[in-house]
Amino acid sequence: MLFPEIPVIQYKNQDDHLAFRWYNPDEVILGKTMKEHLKFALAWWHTLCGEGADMFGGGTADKSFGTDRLNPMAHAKAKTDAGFEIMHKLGIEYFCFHDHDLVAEGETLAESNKRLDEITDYIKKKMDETGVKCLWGTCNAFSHKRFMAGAGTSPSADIFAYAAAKIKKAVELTVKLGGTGYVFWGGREGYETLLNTDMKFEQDNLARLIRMTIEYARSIGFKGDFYIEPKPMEPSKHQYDVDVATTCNFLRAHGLMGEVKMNVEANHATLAGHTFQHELRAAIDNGVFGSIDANEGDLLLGWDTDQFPSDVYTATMCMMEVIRAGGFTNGGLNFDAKPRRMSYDAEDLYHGFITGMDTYALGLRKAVQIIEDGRVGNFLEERYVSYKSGIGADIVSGKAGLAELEAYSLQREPQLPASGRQEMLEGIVNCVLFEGKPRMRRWNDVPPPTENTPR
Ligand code: XLS
Ligand code: CA
Ligand code: CA
Repeated sequence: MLFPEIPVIQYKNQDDHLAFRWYNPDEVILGKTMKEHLKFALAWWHTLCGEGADMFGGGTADKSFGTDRLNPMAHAKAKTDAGFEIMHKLGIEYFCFHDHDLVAEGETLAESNKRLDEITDYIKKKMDETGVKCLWGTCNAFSHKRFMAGAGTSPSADIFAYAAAKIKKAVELTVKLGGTGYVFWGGREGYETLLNTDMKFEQDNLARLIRMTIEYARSIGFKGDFYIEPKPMEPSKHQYDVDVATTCNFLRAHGLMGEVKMNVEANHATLAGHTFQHELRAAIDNGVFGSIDANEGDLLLGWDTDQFPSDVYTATMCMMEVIRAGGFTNGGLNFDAKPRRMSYDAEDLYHGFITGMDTYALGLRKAVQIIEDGRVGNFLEERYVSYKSGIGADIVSGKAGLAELEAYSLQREPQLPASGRQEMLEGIVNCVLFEGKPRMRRWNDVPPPTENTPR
């Protein structure tokens, strides 16, 4: 046991730093247990590899797990043992990985692949023993210097080929471990200057690589979902997958819509200048909602800090969207998150997960309360009521065109639209969040917005 001082974390609903206060895995909410709603996953890279290095200094956390890094297989196995112990103690049933999170790369592709085969045999055995599952796999095609100018968008065909070979292996490992998703995060799929970049050619090539991956994965029996994970910047200045809407445009332009969904990350939404809820809604509305990287950024920092989530408001809005989407199918909530550099010991790692899991558990509870309270949902429904009958229904059905709408408008001057009541709605959300019960009148008592509602 690597963390003898850490107990199995349990739901106690009382003050205890090493216990859950809101995450009660087997409690049934809206017909499903909390763990089925939330499908938490551990990210191999941050949890088992990341040591807290930043641009100004090396790591502060020790992830050697008592082994000598010069022996990559021993280190990889120790990381695996640590990962399974952490998942067991937290009751986390899924993990996500990049190929070389699992074991360090070798000198050649053949040696790297051999190491990957060996470590995934070891991981698979542990999965069979514990029931732990793989949420998704991916390929690191951004860290090594060979990928400095991209992988699928590299100007070098040899690098494209190497990336394809590496992705082929990552897909095989994902299938071997029973992963229900495969993620493309285009770390260096973007550019710095158009003086040296053929943007259209690069994007066409990226689509070629994604198409090849889908064809190969399906040919070896992969039945899960493919996800692109949008991110607007960092490391590239212009990433080709800026946000969900841009990525949908890329998929449509290349005939990939319907084959690829989105892995939406909270911190990436912030960097794109969107709310997390906006990105989730954009994915749902385009039919590409797939999975979530649950973390948060710092609004005062312009980079991808991948913090454990603690913002209940954002988690609540997120879970409202997940419920709107009908819940997860192949996706889940992956903690693409790490403790701060000053939080460097094992206990900090557990605090990160406990706070993150409780934040989303609370988010789920509060989202359900907001939905059941009904006032926000009813208001939204009511706001568009003018399209349900009369001229509005004619617009929606296509019966009315510009000529009919002109004739209609020549007969009457329109009233201003009814008040949006944003502040009232925000107050209702606060009531549910902090009082757990309605403070104001029930929705039925609130006058419905009409053309005559005072402004
Ligand atoms: C980096 C990304 C990355 C993906 C997987 O910003 O979040 O970790 O989730 O490649
Ligand atoms: Ca991520
Ligand atoms: Ca990130």
